Amino acid sequence: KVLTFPCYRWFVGDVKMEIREGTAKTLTGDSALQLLEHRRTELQERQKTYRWVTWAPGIPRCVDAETEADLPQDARFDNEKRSDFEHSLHYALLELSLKKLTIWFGKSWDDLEDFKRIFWKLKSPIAEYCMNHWKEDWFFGYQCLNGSNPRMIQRCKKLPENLPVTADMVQRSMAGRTNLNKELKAGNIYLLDYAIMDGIPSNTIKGHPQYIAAPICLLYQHPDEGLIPIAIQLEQTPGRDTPIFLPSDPPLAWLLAKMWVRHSEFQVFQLLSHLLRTHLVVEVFCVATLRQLPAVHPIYKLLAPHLRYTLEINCRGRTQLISANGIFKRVVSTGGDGLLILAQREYKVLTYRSIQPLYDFCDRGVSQLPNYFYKDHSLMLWEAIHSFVSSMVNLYYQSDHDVQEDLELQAWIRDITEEGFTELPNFGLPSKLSSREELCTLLAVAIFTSTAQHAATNNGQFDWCAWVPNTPCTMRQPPPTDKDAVTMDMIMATLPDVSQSCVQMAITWHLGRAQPDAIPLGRYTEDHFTEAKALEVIDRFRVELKEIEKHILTENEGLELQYLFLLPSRIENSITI
Ligand code: OYP
Repeated sequence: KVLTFPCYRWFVGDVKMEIREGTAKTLTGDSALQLLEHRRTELQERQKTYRWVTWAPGIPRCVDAETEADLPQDARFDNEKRSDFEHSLHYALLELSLKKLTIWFGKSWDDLEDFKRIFWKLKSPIAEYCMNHWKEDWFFGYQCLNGSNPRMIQRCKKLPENLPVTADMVQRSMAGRTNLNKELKAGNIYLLDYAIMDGIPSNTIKGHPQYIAAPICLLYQHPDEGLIPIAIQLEQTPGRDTPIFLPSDPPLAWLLAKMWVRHSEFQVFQLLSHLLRTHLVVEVFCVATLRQLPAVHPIYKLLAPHLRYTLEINCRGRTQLISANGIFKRVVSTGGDGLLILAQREYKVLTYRSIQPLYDFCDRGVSQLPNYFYKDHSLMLWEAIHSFVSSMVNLYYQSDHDVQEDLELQAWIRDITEEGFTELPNFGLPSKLSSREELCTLLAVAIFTSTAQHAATNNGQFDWCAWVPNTPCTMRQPPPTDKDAVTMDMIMATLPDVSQSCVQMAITWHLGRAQPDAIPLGRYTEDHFTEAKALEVIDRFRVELKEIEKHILTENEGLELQYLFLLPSRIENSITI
């Protein structure tokens, strides 16, 4: 097996020799002329190998590689990973095309129950639970907190101007003697607003137009029932053809309205929370680190394990998933121009602040929400990661001055802000590092995003998307305009067809399943650090992760729906899928 990212490397004939032993050293710590020269040539080489490219304007820049085959060997999947990746995908697609055939040959596809005929329930207890409970309002609310996209929900202090909900309309959803105004004041009203979807061009698949809406959904933290949706408007502009759907409406109308919200959820979840805010953000750290930090640099040693395989999976994503004739174009409503426009809109408003969990929860006003496991676990993990990187930074930087003077580190942050996150004046990350604290926050963001945040969004995708009506990838009919006209035929004509549904199940299974060669958070297999003090810091981190593991397991005991996506042993050390 080829070791990735060695400290020193040379060739004897065709045989690659590598040494990774050695104490981590910043530029100022390395004094011998020969070693300084080595750092310089290593970086020159790396900058030739790893180049920035603009794959599309208005999103983070990425590594210059047409396909994964253009990547240097060090950045490629190893054989085992590649063959597993390719086999699992073929297996899933083949298995599902067989199911598809049996339905095309004769059997009907006219009722929600028919989704069971293609459904793989054996593969996940949560997916099966989802199939049995997806229609229930509490389950809809639960998914805002602990589903695959737990960062959409925000507190609502004042009703949005474009959502003309009156207290009367939602009175029936309220507990006891309270009313909408009181609950707004008490902080028990929440909002899902998909304004970002407004006007996104929709895909045409095999000649059939697909549809996109831009819903607003009001939720209520009910004292007995938990978080429940209480009103849904499917477009941003109110009007006669844009009714406000309520739980007291005809059941199929309310159900279809919720499905439309969940359809927006699919797009925002996959393209914004997952692809943009984890994969593409981490790729920027990855390319900058490879270009600007020599392998003996302590920050290189710290980050390298969290960057494994990310370049290759992202290249595969660009060529096979979001490309002009990729999976999105073939089965998803935002396929074609839509997905890029959507990602560009999000990128414009992406802030450094919003990828730091403490600020994210605070800015969304969600600290009062009970049973928000994603939030509780994220905060514990952030703490552990932050204290780990702080101890490491303190070993190699004695003062803020040391940070300011580390020219390699300064070139690294400049590469991140000026080459990676270009066109982003309000991102909020300065191009200079002036203190140890700033450095620690940035490192914690890089590690948290490539581990915990990716696990929280990626790992549940089969669980929450396998039952297709719960999170449909496309809609084949426009949103309903008349509450009393919603029929089962209309619902079935709207939801993804058999073949789109099969692809949704296959891909989400392929990406969401546990990876056979996974390296869990905090396990450092490549011995980048060798000095005792650094190894102690790693050990302490692992002890903290064990404690979090225990805490989460105890908390989950006896729960009907467990939240284990942020169990440290199930979080991968880097984005590899
Ligand atoms: C790369 O058909 C990736 O060969 C997934 O991309 C699938 C393939 C290749 C194979 C496609 C093929 C992973 C990186 C990424 C990401 C984040 C976004 C994931 C979105 C998943 C959407 C599922 C779509 C279901 C219809």
